[in-house]
Amino acid sequence: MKVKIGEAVLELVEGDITQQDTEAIVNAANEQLIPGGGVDGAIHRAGGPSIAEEARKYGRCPTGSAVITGAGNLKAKYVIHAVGPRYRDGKHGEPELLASAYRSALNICLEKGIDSVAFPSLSTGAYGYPLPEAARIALKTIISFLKEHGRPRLVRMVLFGKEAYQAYEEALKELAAREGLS
Ligand code: AR6
Repeated sequence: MKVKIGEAVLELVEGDITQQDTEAIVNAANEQLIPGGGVDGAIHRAGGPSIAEEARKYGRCPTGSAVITGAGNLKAKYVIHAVGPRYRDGKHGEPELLASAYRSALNICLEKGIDSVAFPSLSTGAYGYPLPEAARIALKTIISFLKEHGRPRLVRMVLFGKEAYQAYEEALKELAAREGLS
């Protein structure tokens, strides 16, 4: 599924983030920027050790923010490491922190002139964020960023498996109807 927001496109695909040919891919990182499991593990395995070496120079990356490195052997040129929140009960600032992680990664794209980026579904694996809620927050944040800035021209959400894809599709249909997007 795809929607246009001005000149920009927001696209949902089911797939693997490591295989994307966008200029940048986003990693679901932790504050220590130490390679873990899930998307993070897959990106470091596929991209090679230079990504972790470069990330180490930043030290720590607080929840809700993001940093950028090269992408080693991946097709993308850059990896943007964004740290989403661990989900507790939704009353500990999780929605704001999750939105902030997406916005931080998108702001890095603007600063660097990166015009296509692929995101995984931040926080919905090891960090336990319920998918339907996380999908709404992710998509709302991306849509409002694209409305304001018109860039990056392509934002692709890469969903791992049918369940994740369907949760995002449902959320995007609702938001697109409400905001008159097609
Ligand atoms: N491509 C796209 N999505 C994927 C892939 C992939 N190759 N593999 C998993 N997913 P997670 P988090 C989906 O756990 O919840 C790490 O240990 C997965 O199905 O990767 O933000 C880090 O080091 C899920 O929907 O990230 C952190 O410590 C989504 O990606 C912590 O996990 C996110 O799952 C971050 O946890």
